Amino acid sequence: MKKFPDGFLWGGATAANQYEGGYLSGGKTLAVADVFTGGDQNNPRMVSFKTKDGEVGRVTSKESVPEGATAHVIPDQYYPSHVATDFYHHWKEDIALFAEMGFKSYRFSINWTRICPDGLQEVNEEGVQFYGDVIDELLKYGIEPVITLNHFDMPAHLADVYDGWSSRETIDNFLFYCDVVFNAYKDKVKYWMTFNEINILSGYTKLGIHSNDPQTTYQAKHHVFVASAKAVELGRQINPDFEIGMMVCYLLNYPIDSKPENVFASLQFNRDLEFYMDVQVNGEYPHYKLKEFEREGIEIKMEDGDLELLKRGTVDYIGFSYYMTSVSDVYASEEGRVIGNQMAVHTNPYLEVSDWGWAVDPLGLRVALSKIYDRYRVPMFIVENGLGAYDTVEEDGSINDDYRINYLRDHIKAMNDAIHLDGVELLGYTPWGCIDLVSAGTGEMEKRYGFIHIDLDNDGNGDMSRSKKKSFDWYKQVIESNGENLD
Ligand code: BGP
Repeated sequence: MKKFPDGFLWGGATAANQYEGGYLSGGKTLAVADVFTGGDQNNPRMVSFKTKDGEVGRVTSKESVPEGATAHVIPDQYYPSHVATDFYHHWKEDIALFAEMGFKSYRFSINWTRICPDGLQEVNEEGVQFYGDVIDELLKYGIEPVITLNHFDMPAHLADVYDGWSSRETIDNFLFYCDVVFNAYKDKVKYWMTFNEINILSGYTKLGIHSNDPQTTYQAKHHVFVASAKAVELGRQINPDFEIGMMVCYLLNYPIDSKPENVFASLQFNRDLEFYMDVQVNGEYPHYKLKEFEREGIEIKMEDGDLELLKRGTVDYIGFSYYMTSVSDVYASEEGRVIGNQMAVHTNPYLEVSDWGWAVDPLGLRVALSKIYDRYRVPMFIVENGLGAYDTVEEDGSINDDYRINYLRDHIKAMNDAIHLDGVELLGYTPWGCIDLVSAGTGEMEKRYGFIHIDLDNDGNGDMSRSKKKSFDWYKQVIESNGENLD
């Protein structure tokens, strides 16, 4: 296997709401993620709220929280984000383990409400200090911080009072937060990303909106685009050397066969990913989306200057997550679909699937890298990839996760081919959940991705102790050899 390019950013990725915990500690206030309950494959996560009349209710994230209702923590109910896997109290120990694996980079997100209480224009110095200490610790080991400004993170106050991203005021509040962190870490952090998996943001949990209708959703997303473009502009003023990326969930779709109807359905599916890159990389709403808005009667209210701003605030690189691929089959019933990255999709019959039904497709990663680079010609960063699996702790404490090693090895080979055979430009690779954390989709602990195991179960029982899985030493050797030794 040929080595990866010099300076390739091997590392790992996490997100605050799934890993950090300390949900009301150190001046942090409530986020919508903090009223999202645990669940598992058979029991969906629920969002809990209180209505205007004081009634307590719960809905799944696919349903709407009633207008006027506010985020509410129900006593005795388990909310995984409250403690998560407790990075808040284990950060030194965890970063030392990342350093031991040889990480060159570490992607994490900042909790908006830890920096700005309630997401408003005030600074919580304790929060600024917390991430400052984390960044210093990373730099001590030569690990490059890669920061996601917003990873499924909506201040509850902004959701409840402003209806989240449906309001333009949320843009100003977000910009205030960006200004604080850009300035605080401007000499220490180079790589940033604005919104995690912008293509799958929807509803109350991610956009803070009390509705799921397309009009409200696309209006809110327009505000997210504007906020992202403004953040890019602001970041460049603060430090012209910043590299600021966008982040998309690249769930590539193939037609199940060569029937033109399936080929077309697949094209449409992929356009729903490309739309976000077209806006954030090319700086404009693409023709096919404008036509869709026209057909569906969706009218996006824009302010003067919005379109110019989108043009100016384009990103430096494309960060993306890649776990699986799907197929389009217009003749199949909807029932056979699986939920992959929170989208219901049909599975490719030629591929094996994970314990959660996600199709394992390493060559698809080479297809993804090629398609993205052919179309946009900007550097890419694989900021999430991995296998969510049930792990077994043996009596001697060991965890033999060969299935995870095999998955990652095959995907790394595909990256290597994309670089050396196709000529794509790839900045780095940060596998998801490099240390065990809560699943975003199901809210459970037992769907594990890590090289490092954490003793915690789906109900929050466990002593939080950290231990190395077999994949820990394997990944260490991958990094040490700059991707040459994958055995
Ligand atoms: C992406 C998210 C992550 C992460 C990952 C795995 O959609 O950006 O936050 O959790 O997918 O998904 P899950 O946790 O549902 O297995």
